[in-house]
Amino acid sequence: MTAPWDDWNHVLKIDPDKDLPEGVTYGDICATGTDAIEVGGTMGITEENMQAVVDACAEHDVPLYQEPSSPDVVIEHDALEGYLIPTVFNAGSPFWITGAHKEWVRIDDGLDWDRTTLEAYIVMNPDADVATYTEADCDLNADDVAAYAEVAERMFGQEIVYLEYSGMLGDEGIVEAAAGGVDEATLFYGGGIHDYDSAYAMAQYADVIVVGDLAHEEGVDAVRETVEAAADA
Ligand code: 1GP
Repeated sequence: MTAPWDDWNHVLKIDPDKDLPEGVTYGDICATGTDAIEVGGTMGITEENMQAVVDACAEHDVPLYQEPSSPDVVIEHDALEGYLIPTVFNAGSPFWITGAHKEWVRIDDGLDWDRTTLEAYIVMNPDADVATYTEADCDLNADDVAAYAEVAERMFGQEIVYLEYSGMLGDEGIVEAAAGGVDEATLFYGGGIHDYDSAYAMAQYADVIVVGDLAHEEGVDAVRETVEAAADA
């Protein structure tokens, strides 16, 4: 069975708690050539700000996914292709492995299983909010990361393994090791991508690169360069 992300190279992650640069609209963001938009963030996420971003992107022709950071911000919206739910394999707190999920399955109206996929996160930047929040053990070498990727796919049947360096560019050797740890699963890489070269470096190994802050800080031309690099790699 094929999944939409089998064909993706590039994802834009829009944080509903962050503004877009002056003069940039969600329409501009959707027209960058990215394969999909994930709406999500770690801090300051509410149902209201999630809804506002999904509403703003809904009329544009790009697949939209919600990446809820907690069970209370899941929104129902016809424009959403699906829900990508994080589980953090190297979390120190079990809440981010299965604890939040125990609440997730009990949200009002239940999870829409046909549109829900898990993302197996490996969090690597100890200074990122997501690392602090999940108490992640980021002291991992390439072998550890490859092993986590393999555990995620082979033992836990994860379709998406997400190497998360949020806020900093990752180590190419570690991204390569993560790629070596997966077979069929799709490897997402996110963190610190800021231009063509950094995008190309990560996209050599990752199946899909995820670009976040650049869209909020630099705008659409910079994002387009990363889309191009993802396609070239
Ligand atoms: C964050 O992986 C994404 O969840 C992207 O990271 O904001 O550093 O691009 P950046």
